[in-house]
Amino acid sequence: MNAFPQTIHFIGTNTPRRLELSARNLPVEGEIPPEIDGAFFRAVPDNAHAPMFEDDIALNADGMIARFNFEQGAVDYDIRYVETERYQAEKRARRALFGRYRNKFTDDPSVEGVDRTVANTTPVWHAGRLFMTKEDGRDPQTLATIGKWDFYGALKSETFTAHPRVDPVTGELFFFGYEAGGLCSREIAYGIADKDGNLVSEQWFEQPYCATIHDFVITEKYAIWPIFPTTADLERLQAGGAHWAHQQDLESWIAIMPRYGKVEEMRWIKGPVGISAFHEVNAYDDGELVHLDLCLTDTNAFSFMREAGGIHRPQQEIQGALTRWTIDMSKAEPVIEERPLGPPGDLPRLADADQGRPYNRVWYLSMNPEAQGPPMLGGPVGANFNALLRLEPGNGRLTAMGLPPGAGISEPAHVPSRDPDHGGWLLTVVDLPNGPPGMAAPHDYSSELWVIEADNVEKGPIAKVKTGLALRSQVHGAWVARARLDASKTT
Ligand code: V55
Ligand code: FE
Repeated sequence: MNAFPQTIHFIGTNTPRRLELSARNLPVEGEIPPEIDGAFFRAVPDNAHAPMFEDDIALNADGMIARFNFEQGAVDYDIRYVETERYQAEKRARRALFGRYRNKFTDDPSVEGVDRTVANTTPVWHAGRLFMTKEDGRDPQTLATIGKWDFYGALKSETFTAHPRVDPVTGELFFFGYEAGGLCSREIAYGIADKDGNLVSEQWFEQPYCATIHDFVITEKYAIWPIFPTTADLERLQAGGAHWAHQQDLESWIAIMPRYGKVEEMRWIKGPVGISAFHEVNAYDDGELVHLDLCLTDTNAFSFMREAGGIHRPQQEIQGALTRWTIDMSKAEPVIEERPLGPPGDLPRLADADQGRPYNRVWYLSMNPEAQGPPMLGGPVGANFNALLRLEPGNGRLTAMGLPPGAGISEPAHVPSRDPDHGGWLLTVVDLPNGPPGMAAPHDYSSELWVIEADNVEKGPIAKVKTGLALRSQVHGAWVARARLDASKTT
């Protein structure tokens, strides 16, 4: 195949753009506070080649790393491919050689044994290095690919999560890898790296079934893995099928252990059947209680994972809520107490300093029920979010920033302020149709970077950076302040 399929995975903000470029001093409407000094990194999947299969999905695209550099009220933009082994092999061949999403049995035989990661999910900053998960290190100044990172050869796990957690006080990196012992293995590796980037522990344990575990959480006392029944099957993969299939009748689990403890101390708590979450917001200890906040849905939010499990439910009928699970760890048999915190949505962000601690601010994306006209097409589910919410979990106070008709919004990053009385800012890319609602072609839009006061989202942006481009959908992003960029390592 040398043309892109015309499916939800390749239209709207999923239209392949494939441009590596640099632009200085983008036009700015409004004023950017000079205190915003550093880089907003974005992970952008964008196919370098047309896919091998017509039913390919947006999450299978090559990773690009984008950077909005903020300095003295000015903004520069750069974007480059992550030069994975997979990207390099396809670049040489001038065509796709890797087949379906996380199924090596569908690859061209010429690339057997070549690392097939696309490093397209989250930019992670730790101990002076920028990582594009899964495993590739980046030079933050040039965006050049340095190579794979395995903690100086110490890491045994074959995989590494897209969602490690950094403790804001200790600077430690807490992470895990599922399928740690190979494709469809039930083994999970749990690792901790110290503030300098040295691996200080790696322990393995087994989950009840081979589930995709996209995210986990830490508190000051615990490490916690919510496990949802979207499972892998080797025979299905060997037959060329999907890696993940949701199982609506299977129970979910919480695995919880002291974060500096031994995996033998793991406790297992059974949860509701059939539910799913990709992202946890945060968790914290409240005496013996543990509060865990997550973006919960009543089935898997990705149609390709539902359909592989024989679940045929339209996207807009999926129910969910930002949900709090509370667990009393003093009990011999702890259970999950559940209550809704806020409207459904995903891509939650909090201030870095609140990670694993009591907190009262979360920002996340949602679908505005009052929005006029169709949403901006794109993203992994085919429609982009069109509202930014700010929620105070403690008291339920909810504020929102709506968007112009037909516009879409991507995951924000939070920039803290030095002023303790200022809540900082959010940076987020907004895609606006080039024309009246419903009139512009799905690929015809303009991407702007909006600067928003984090505690006044209802006011709308205080500045808009005009890229003059239509950017492809982002997955996750990260803010890295100037002082940390200046202390970066490239080895
Ligand atoms: C997600 C994203 C992925 C993926 C699996 O947000 C899950 C969820 C961008 O890639 O491979
Ligand atoms: Fe994610």
